[in-house]
Amino acid sequence: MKKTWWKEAVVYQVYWRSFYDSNGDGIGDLQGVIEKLDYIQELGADVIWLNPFYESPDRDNGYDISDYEKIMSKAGNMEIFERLVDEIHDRGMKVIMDLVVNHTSDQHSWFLESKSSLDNEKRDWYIWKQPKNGGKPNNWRSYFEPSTWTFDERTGEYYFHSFAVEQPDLNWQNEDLRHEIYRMMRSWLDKGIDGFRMDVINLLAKQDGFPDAENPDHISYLADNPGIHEYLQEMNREVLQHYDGMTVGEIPFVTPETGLLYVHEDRNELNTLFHFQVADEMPVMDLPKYKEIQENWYKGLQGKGWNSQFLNNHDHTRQVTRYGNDGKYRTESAKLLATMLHTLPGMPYVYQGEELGMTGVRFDSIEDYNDIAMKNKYKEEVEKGGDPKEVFEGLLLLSRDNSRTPMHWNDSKNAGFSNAEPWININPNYKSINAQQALEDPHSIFYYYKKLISLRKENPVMVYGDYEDLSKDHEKLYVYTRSYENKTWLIMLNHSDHEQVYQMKEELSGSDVILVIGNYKNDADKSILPSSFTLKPHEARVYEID
Ligand code: TEU
Ligand code: CA
Repeated sequence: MKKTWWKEAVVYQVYWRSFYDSNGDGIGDLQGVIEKLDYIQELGADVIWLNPFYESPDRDNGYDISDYEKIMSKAGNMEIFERLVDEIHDRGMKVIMDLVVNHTSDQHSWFLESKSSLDNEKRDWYIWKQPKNGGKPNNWRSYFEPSTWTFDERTGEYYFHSFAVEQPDLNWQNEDLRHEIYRMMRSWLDKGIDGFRMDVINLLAKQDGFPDAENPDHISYLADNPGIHEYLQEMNREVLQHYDGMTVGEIPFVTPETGLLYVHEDRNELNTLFHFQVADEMPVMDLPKYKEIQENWYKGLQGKGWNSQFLNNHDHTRQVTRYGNDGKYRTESAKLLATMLHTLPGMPYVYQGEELGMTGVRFDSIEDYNDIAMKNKYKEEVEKGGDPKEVFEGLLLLSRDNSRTPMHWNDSKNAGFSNAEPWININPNYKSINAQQALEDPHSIFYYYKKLISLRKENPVMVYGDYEDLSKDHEKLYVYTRSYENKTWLIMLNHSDHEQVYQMKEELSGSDVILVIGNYKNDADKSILPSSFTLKPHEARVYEID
């Protein structure tokens, strides 16, 4: 495949409101990101992805935008933003922004105009429908609400929202709207940013006629509808192809077959994607299933499109808690998951604090939570008669606040995140898990990530290598090779709390190998692969075969 800079990159995701508070109001901000750039550079990341900081009433933490050209005052202002971009570039890194154009805030002037009257010129910029049989236009449910429809008294119609009531969906069928979005995108790219992470980008096109769903709870009808590829190709022609940026689409409800259509190199849409076959279909680690997902995406995209690798972000419980062991083997497990994400085919993403092995959190009551998805669901279930305590317990594992607690910088008050009471509680384990401590310990998870990231720079096999799973019949071990030109790497991962024995494939047994990286100490650098190989709990090893 053609080599490009972004295929070789590692992305570090900054959820700025929880990263570092520079002005003591308890909320992280863009100036705070500037002050911590040396830390990200030390890790070695190539690209920083910033979650949305546009003007917003902040009902959904910035994913409800009321002005695409302004910066939320909590985050900073345009001058600070421009300085941030310069400071990132000065350090040889790139920066991508979140692009949220499936919906706006209900406080956006476009929506205020749109709802002001039936004949307002922006009426058609959103999706309005007449009541059907005196009620909602169809039976769909939204991500955050029991229905996708909210009635507007003044004009007597319903508007459509894939997410919260406060997040009306834009009508991408309207050409003026589309061109206004393209203009807005160009204005940010012209300020020097290096691309976009595109929020739920495959939701832009809606199902023709809005028919009732047979199973309204399975909301895949919101995504991947006819027309989407025409919009993205137009966006590419109008905007993206004129810049050497990167784009990663957030694309729920796709398979390798449908996902490829977004990232096929001949189709000129997006560079790469986040699919959700792991996050949405695998609540806890299910290794056979995970291998199958990897295999299918590898085969589906091979030679044609580029994948992305992640196990957590600001919407998902931290990976060491959800997919690893955040107790006895936290350090080993965090390193093992990192080894896997950085050696599988595709671009690895590091979500802030992942490089410290930060864990999920458990607050005492629903009042302590901020996540609109969780709070709305709690309210809905309790109103339906659910036992509040049971409902609460049921929502804990996947609450999005698991990953949104402030970054742990040190063991001082508020984890060194802020002088003030933070906007969301801090994970109490910051005294033992924090950046200062990690930077002082050469065996820390942080330095393990740093090494993985630097290995990528010297070893194209990590980027462009072919992939072969050698452990299909194993429940707890994941063993695979990556091969490129004359080099083969063997990756061995034990996803369990117990020792596991791997019967080496005959063709590998007896080979001379060099240890590239491993998460246990005392390994001889050079050895010979035995016919049966014992891996310790959560052990990860990467060998280069001589
Ligand atoms: O998330 C969209 C979303 O909810 C899903 O893609 C979900 O993450 C996935 O199916 C796994 O469950 C994006 C943002 O990342 C999120 O923070 C916003 O709340 C949402 O869009 C609305 O803009
Ligand atoms: Ca602040």
